[in-house]
Amino acid sequence: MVLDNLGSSLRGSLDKLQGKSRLDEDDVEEIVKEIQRSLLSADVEVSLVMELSSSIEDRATGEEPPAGTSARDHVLRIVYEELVDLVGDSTDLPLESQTILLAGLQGSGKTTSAAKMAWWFSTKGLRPAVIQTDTFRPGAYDQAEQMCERAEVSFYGDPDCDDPVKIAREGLEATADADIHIVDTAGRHALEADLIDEIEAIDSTVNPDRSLLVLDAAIGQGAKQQAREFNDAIGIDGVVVTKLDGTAKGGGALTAVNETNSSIAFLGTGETVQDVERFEPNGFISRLLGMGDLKQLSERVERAMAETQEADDDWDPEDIMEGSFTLKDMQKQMEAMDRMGPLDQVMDMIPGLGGGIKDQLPDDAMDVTQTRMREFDVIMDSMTEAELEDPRSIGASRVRRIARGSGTDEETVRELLQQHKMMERTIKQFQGMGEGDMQRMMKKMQQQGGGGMGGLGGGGLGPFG
Ligand SMILES: Nc1nc2c(ncn2[C@@H]2O[C@H](COP(=O)(O)OP(=O)(O)O)[C@@H](O)[C@H]2O)c(=O)[nH]1
Ligand SMILES: [Mg+2]
Repeated sequence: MVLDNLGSSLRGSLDKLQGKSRLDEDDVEEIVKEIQRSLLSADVEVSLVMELSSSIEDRATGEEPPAGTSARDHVLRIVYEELVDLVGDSTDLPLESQTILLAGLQGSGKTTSAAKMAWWFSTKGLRPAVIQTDTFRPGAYDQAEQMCERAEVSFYGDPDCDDPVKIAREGLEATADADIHIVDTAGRHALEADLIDEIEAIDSTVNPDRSLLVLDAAIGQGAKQQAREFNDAIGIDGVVVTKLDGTAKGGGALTAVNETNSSIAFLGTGETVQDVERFEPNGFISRLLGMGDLKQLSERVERAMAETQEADDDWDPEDIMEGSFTLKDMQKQMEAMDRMGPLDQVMDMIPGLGGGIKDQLPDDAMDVTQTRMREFDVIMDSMTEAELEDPRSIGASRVRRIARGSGTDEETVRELLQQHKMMERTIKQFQGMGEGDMQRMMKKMQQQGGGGMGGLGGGGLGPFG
């Protein structure tokens, strides 16, 4: 079954919570460990990871999942909320005249980001100018000039001058008719005293409205000290994370944001001047944890649940675990899934299922499943209330009648009944089980190929989802 291929152990622990509506301490501990692992491998700084995971742990044990929400979604939402809380919204950048100073180590992507940001402001109808004050790196002037040409924005630099403060001052005068002044600075290989002195001097000369720290997404545990030193020197209002088109997840940005009490302004996603995005928490966090679109998933699940409950007040998904599993229950499950949208889109949103898994399925697998679900729905509409409540009463002659009434064929009706039986059997095995049995059962199902749920398009969407 598809779950076998998911790989990520975080996803594995989350999937174990699939059938549960309550979490025990072991579950929470396991999942918190996996979250720690994910964050650390995304380069989030150790003490921050510990802080984050302890608040996730507290909330996961302390808060009851809202009615109709599975333990898995409950935990996902907590993790998501805690991370959103930490990174916050993107740095406020009013579309008005301002001076922005860029700081960061050599090679972090300052010059590229200066041109990118200038291009971005120009698309908002403003007139940006980039001022290059790097007198340290050979070729810095040419590089900045060329990038600004490509971005079609004004540029100022002075290849014959070796005083960055003078260049900054004259640059502001020379580009006085621009609305946005982006001041690019030199970097060093490491934090050296003269670099800090230099940027402090530029800072007091240009008196920026905002100072942004440019960080390579691949920066690891060094982000903390760098952020602190630049923050002490010039005050950091926001972070630009570059090279997110690579494999690095950019966890260092979280550290920097936490250290400077700021936020993320821009994301760099390539080498050309257009490869820039304003920061948006959802995409960044989903990527950080290596999961699908968390926000959309949790919103959609919530909505689907609410609507299902509204549509039929008598039907409570939790009842399935107690009474018998009827065709009516199966129909409700399918309706809830249907409300979440086209199956392939839903799969894209499910953490870990996106891309990889879909690529392994035949092209039309999604359509086939969706078509089949629709057929089943039509068939169930042709059944009487009594038949829906007691599928065992459906003999050969009733199968014939239902097939005719629904405009399908007997084989499809029998497939539906078969599918129901498999789901019922699976659920029976869950009923009356202790927690430990439940976990063993889940494991077994994952190994064996998912009980009866595989036929409805993957365990992530199984009847307990
Ligand atoms: N792939 C990729 N490369 C980038 C990005 N931003 C910068 N670079 C590259 O990183 C290198 C250093 O960038 P540069 O702007 O010169 O850094 P600076 O020394 O801080 O000014 C250059 O080769 C850039 O092309 C990005 O978002 N994606
Ligand atoms: Mg540079």
